[in-house]
Amino acid sequence: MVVLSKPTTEQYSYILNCKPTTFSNTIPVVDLSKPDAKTLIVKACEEFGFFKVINHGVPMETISMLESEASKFFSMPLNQKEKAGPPNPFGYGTKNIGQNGDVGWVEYLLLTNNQEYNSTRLSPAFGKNRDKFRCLLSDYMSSVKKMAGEILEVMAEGLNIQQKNVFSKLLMDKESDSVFRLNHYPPCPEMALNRCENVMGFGEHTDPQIISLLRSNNTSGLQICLRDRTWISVPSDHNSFFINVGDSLQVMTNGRFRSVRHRVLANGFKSRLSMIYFGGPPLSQKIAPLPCLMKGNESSLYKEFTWYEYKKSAYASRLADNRLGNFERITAS
Ligand code: GA4
Repeated sequence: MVVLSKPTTEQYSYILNCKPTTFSNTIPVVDLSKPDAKTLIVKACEEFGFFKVINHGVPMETISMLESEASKFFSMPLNQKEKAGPPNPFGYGTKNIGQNGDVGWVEYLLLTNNQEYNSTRLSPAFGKNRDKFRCLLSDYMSSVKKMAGEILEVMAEGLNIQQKNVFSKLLMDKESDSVFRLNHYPPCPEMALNRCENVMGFGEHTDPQIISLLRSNNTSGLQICLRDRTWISVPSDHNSFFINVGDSLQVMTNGRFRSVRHRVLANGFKSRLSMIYFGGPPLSQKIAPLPCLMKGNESSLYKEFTWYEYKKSAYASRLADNRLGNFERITAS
């Protein structure tokens, strides 16, 4: 349960102007086991920066077991969950997102890909359940990381890049700066009572990393922003994964792939549980357009930066900010 001081939802960002968003069947679906995956992925990343993956290879058993442990964690009393916190940068957080004043109808656990660190962090909150959770987390993260690597290789192939592992090697590197997040959106009573229409679970933003792999239970709430700036709701599907292009991949493709703006709305009746793997490169990695993707005399749209520099700037920003704006090159037109 998210515990709030009074008045409840007043402190949350309501979605003003929120036109009724349609549930969309336009979201690209990619079957990873099919040969056309590479063409579909490239098209989806150019058009939406987002797609759904089926036949992903992550065992359903691993998923369900981790989900069930995560539910148990979120159903514990607040003071117990807080033993894993605060989330600076890893731990348990409730309603506050990041360090710069953003709030949402959400509670979460932020974890790293360093299992030893996670283990120490989780011990006081999980008690004797710690080892079970740690093992499940480690299995899940290895499977999802493997899938992320495969997707990134298929992407490179689809972009006709000779070096198949040009993107995937950044995640496979032992110094890869990846993050794992469990988000729990409890039912929002004010919405159930019809006192307000929409409450923001997690405000609109893009992900700073290379790629994000999201999986949720069967409660909807996720929405993505299209090129024409309209929002569409993504129908939930607990058997599939949803993939987001992150800011770093947008830069590496010199803007050809689109880092997708997305958000999550709270639900009046059902709780939503999502697990997201954010695949990031090593901190020292230079993030710049790949020369092999630059056609003719195409120039880079971005100033040079390392992942460390970008991450530092991103973590100092507000959720909805256009973080890449600071790194765009001003081109004479
Ligand atoms: C968005 C993607 C990941 O959830 C995250 C988020 C991070 C956080 O929750 O601390 C940030 C957000 C995310 C981008 C801007 C900053 C940092 C909250 C925020 C306001 C873990 C990440 O890497 O960047």
